[in-house]
Amino acid sequence: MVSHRMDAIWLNARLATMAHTGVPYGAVEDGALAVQGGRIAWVGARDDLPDKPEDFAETVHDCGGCWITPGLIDCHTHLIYGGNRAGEFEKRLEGVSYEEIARAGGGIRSTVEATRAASEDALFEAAQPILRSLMAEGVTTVEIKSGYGLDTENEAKMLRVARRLGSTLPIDVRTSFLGAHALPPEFEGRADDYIDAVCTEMLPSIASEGLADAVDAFCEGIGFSREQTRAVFEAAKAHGLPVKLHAEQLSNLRGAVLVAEYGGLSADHLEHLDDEGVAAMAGAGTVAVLLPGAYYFLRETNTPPVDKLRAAGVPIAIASDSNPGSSPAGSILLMVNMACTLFRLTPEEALAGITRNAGLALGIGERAGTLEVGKDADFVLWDIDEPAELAYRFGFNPCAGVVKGGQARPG
Ligand code: DI6
Ligand code: FE
Repeated sequence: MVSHRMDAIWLNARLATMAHTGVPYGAVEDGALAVQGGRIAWVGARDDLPDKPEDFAETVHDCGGCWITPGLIDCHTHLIYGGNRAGEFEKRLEGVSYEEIARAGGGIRSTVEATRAASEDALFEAAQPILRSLMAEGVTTVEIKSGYGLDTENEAKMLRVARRLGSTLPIDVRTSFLGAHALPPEFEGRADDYIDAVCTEMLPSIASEGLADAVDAFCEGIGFSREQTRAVFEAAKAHGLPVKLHAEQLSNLRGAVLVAEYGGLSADHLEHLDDEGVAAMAGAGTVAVLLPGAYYFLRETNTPPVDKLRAAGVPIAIASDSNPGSSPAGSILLMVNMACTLFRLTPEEALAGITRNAGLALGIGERAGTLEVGKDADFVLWDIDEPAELAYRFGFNPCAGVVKGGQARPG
């Protein structure tokens, strides 16, 4: 009698494992990948299979020579919100800057108003098309931040919607509490008092309900100071939550040094990052999350110091930053193209940025981000001839299938 050890095997595939194997893309030509119990149980060259495929696994899939990558990970989004900011986009085209709009009470604050007014169901419905658009390109894990509620009730509402998206749709959702995103109008002129509320009321309540996997903040002239950010990080630490930071997006407040001091998962944006910040991140193992969508949409001219990050060995991730104000994006592949064209990453670095390094940025590197034995069986089939095509084309989706937890995900 034949003993079927594996649930399923995918054959006749070219694997971009994205593992550190010394080969570009960790590639395996004529590869095979077997799954058991939702995990990757065997991966390698077909010639090395210990058995005939039909004896090795219950179900055999022929991939017809397509490429397989790890499931894509979008490690920085704000995709739950009320309303939209198309009107603000029109204003910016007339010459008003993003910061001017924010200082005049528009910007993030206008989204806060619309998000507070929206029901949980309405937010859930509004987020779905954005999330589905990312999923259609092979995203199997997404990070979603709060930050448009700015009080306990509305921040919790956003994070409950995020959890519900993750339990309803075939995608893993990781949440970040971003209470320190902007100053809500009721705290005008009292930023320290608001940070006190974030630390002593909002964060403890969100943490006790298990709604946040991490804590984020916006350290910026139009956001919060280093000292205010430090207070939020202290509160996060007291609740055992890892931290990350919107740092050096519009100016250099040395946020990267601060988040590195707290052993942060990531520092994100980084257009104004200096050498001290690069060194601190390298020392702490903090991932650099680059957000070309925001750079592009705000017409930034300072690029993140990619050469220095690379030289220092800082892992670089790429994300959509999907949000209504600075990056109303529904495509992770477009971000990969922009990371190459605008930031001069190589296609291999950009692909690592939405797989292996994005997994590190979320603290889930041991179970996601590469095709390696023991990791979640999340992977994407692509109708391409070489992996660089994923970065080369734009406005084009060659995704031919997605497997999530070992199961084909309905397209
Ligand atoms: N930086 C950003 O790019 C987003 N948040 C942040 O801190 C923008 C959020 C928005 O404009 O709604
Ligand atoms: Fe952001």
